[in-house]
Amino acid sequence: MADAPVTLSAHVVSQQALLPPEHAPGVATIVGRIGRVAAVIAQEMAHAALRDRLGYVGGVNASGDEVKKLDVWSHDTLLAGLRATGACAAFVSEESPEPIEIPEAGGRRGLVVCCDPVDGSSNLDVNGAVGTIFALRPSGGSTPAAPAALGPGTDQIAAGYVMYGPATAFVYTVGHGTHGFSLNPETGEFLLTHPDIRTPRRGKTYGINEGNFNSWHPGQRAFVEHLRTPDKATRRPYSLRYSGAMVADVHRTLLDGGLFMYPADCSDPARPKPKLRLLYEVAPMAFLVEQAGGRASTGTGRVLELVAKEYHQRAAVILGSADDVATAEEFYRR
Ligand code: FBP
Repeated sequence: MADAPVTLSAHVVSQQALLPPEHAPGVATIVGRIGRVAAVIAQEMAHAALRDRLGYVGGVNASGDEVKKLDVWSHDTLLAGLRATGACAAFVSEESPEPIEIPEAGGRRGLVVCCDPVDGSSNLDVNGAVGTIFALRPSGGSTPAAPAALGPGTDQIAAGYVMYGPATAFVYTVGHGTHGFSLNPETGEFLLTHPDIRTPRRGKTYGINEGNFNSWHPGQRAFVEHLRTPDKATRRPYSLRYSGAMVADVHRTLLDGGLFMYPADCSDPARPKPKLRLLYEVAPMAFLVEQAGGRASTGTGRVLELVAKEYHQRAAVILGSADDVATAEEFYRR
């Protein structure tokens, strides 16, 4: 670790000079606040079974998923933290069918925060790794502010995730590299442990729910067959690594290389059905991966050029090592 450990709040302040002046203070305040709330969520996750916080609250969210107690608790805790920043003009959350406007933080400096409060919820009750994913987009002073988030992924000015695993990790970008921090549970501070992450051009693992194999695009099926086929020269077969939580699979992929993929269900080729949500899962992760030298594709195009038209819109994703993703795209073109 660096001599004087660099805290997350100090690091994000140091990045302000790299940002548009009207947004720099807001980005620093919001990213710093999400870091502090994440430390509280990590605590709550660690005590969940002891505090009756596991299990369902009953009912489904905007995406039709059954809602866990920690989904709602984390959503409420993040929203309260973001309200207190005075910089968040609207909150687009997986746990809220409609965006939550925060008019007191409106105006040109206002930022829209898109968020998946608990990613990988199916892992919660089995003590598997889960995460929080977020992205910041300028509101442009529009009222209401949330519609300003409906645009291409290139509009994101910051993105990040928290991974609640053996250690709690915080990874973020403001468009100048991707940087990783580890939580010091004693102090509740995130300290810089992975500055300027660079994803290897090729990896040796892939993450995908193979149970969906028969519903994939033929190019996707052929690509996974290719990864499974032994070939010393190209270090195949790749090993399958799939945690059930996008944050955990992307974290491994960012650091070690390889691939994370969630392709669309193409049972009806005319109506491909993706699963993961564009604004608060796929686009933020694409920004982070590209800033680490990786690549993020839909199979046929760059994820960051996808234009969001709905708040809970879904998108297919193949991300990770640049050369591995390029190979996947070749299989889609065949
Ligand atoms: P949520 O838990 O936030 O709904 O996230 C979706 C997710 O759990 C991802 O984290 C993960 O990659 C994927 O869905 C797992 O889906 P499946 O169970 O179909 O493999």
